[in-house]
Amino acid sequence: MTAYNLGFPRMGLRRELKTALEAHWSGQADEAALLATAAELRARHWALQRAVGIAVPPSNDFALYDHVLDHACAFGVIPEGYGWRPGEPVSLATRFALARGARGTAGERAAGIAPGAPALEMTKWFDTNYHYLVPVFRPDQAFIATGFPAVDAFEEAKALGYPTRPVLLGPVSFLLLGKMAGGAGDPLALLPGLLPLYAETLRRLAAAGAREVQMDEPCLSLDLQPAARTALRAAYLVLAGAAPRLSLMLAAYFGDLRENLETALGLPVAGLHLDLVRAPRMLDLALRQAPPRMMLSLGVVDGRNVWATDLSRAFQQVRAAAAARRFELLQVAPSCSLLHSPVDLAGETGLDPELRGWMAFARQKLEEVAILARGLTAGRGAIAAELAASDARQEARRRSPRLHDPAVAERLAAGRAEDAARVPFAERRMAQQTRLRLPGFPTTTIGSFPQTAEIRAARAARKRGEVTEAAYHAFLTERMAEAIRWQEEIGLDVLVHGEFERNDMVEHFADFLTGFAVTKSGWVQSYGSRCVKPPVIFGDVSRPGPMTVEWARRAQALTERPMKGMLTGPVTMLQWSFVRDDIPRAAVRRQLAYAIRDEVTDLEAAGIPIVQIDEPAFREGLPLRRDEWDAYLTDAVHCFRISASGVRPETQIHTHMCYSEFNDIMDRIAQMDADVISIETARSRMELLAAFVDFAYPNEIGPGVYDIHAPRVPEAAEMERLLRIAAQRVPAERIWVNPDCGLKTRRWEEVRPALQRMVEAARTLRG
Ligand code: THG
Ligand code: ZN
Repeated sequence: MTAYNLGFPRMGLRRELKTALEAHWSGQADEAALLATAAELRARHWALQRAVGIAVPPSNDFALYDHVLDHACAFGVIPEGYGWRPGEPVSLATRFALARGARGTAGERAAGIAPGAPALEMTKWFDTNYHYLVPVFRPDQAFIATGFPAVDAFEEAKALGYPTRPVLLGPVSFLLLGKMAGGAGDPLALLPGLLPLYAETLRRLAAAGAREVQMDEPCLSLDLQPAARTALRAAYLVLAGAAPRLSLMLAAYFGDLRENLETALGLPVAGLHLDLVRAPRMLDLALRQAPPRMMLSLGVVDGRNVWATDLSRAFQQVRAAAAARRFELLQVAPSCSLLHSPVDLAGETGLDPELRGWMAFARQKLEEVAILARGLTAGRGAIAAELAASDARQEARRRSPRLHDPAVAERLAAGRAEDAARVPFAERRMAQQTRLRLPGFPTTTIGSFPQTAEIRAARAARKRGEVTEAAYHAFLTERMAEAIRWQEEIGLDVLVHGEFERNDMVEHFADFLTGFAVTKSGWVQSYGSRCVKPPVIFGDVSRPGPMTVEWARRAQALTERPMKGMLTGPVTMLQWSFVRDDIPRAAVRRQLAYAIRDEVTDLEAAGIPIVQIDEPAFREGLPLRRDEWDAYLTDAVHCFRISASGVRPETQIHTHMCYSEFNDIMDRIAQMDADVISIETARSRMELLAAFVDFAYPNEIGPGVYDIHAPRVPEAAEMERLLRIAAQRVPAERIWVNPDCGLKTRRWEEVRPALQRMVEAARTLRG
């Protein structure tokens, strides 16, 4: 038993969980139906993992919405107003109200959920595109067991005949991922109150027959205060004593543990999992420094990317470990949970076979883990055929002419500092004012309009070949024309075409760029039922021809008002794709920057006066360790500027960022030097704007005045108030009026009145 897994994707091969969740939320399926689908998926995934050679697969890695939320619910970390009373189990209605906010349904009223109860804050899980719900602790937080989901999951698997290794998010990471209500206080101070619940969970798991438990402490990959290391020592001293016969496997992933490695190796746990994909150098250190009887789990198969493992190289790592340690003290595993991988490559019949041969999804990754584990126990000879096949694939990939495009290499080599420079903002501003003649407090939107059921159905029908390209095109053109007429009618100043022809904002561009492949069902959970299908960057990236110009040109032809072209920036394109691992990420980002630059200049040439280059993932791309921030930010800013600087001064460049804290990177946002930036501020009542004020942000800024994430339509007076707050902080002549984010997830019934009122608010301020 040396092949392990840290977690399996939850959604299912055909996103069955998504379908079941959304059917339940819309009232079409009851709780029993949802829970039955969830149980079916768990059973299927355990069976799959066992079949490929994972003898003891993980349990409790499943979650209906989010595993951090489930831990908060299990410990009674539930604010008032969500219908939960201490001593009671947590209903599904409560759980979903915490996740999505109250919807005002009869079911919620019956469950005692306050009609306006907001969703918990959502934030990125480390440097992934997965979002977790942030637990909120009160200073006097009492932790109360509302149940023992880890025990339930273990029992469920056991009843099916599967021994499993339950997964818990460790107590220190759980606390560090949460925040104190009101912001004051230190979550770690709550540790003593929390530990008894973890201890009780472990005792119950041991009693149920569990041998090992996986304790995830991903915080070990972060810069930790000394107090956090102290907390880890205190926590695991208690937990190791709670169920002495239970082996605790501490799992750290996503980075180098650095100074935390010594802490981890010093904890009284049975084993430690290391991410040797992100930080291979940890292996030597761990082999030398780990206590003699500590189990080491070698995360040598990349859980965050789609490339087939170079099995020979991985086997070398594994063998180096075996030379230093009996194989009974070694496990082989993916680098992290496979939550971040698509399920099964077998469905990718649309990918060309060569490319598919280079790739591995969750199922294939576990097969790789099993092969390496077999080699570890039975010797190299036992896996010789697999190693040879892997060598051949790796060699073919290395030699493939599809990876390298000499023209791209030349373009990058010829890159000069001027590529990232425009004339000073003051000069650009004059030129743009002369050209655009916009009123004060100009109004615009972030780009997308509602992706209605009608539009999604048309796209699906086109995909199935039931509608001709011409008919589909005509349909989209009509939607666009309608949207433009309506924007003129309500008096928006800078118009957008609505993006009706687009799916995801990275996938759409991936379709046009060379070096990219898109998958058919490579879905990865983003949050709750929402998934993304990250495109795969396998080779040098270039733009063979215009991507958005035709739609933009036709949109501009329909109106006298300025039309804004809409693009996704290089930093975000990289962050939301699966990226080739044979050249540095920064090199790929640079290629993307030039590809997008070409599109920006073509839009300009087509008469589009304003181009927005979105960078919502700019902050999320930050390395987990502070001392790596500078290099990332310098390069990310430079790439954005390359993409934006090919145009004349009178062409206005916008950018947009959502859900970002800007305080600690404000200087870099200013260095991006977009003429206009729109940011999310409505929910925090303009608090986010403070960073821009403190920094004296020099360019124009559109603080969102309408929170598009809630299905609520604000009053004009409310938006006017927000604008007045903004105008006290930023010179009025530099303020734009726009919603927080794109409107594609909203309905027209909400968007119409909201934008009308937004224009009204802007007019009041002009007066
Ligand atoms: N695209 C990508 N990543 C993202 C976002 C994005 N990460 C951050 C943020 N936006 C996450 N938000 C969402 C919001 C909606 C959806 C996914 C992520 C969504 N997905 C569709 C679904 O699950 O039904 C499928 C997407 C599609 O139709 O193409 O709605 O915008 N890459
Ligand atoms: Zn946004």
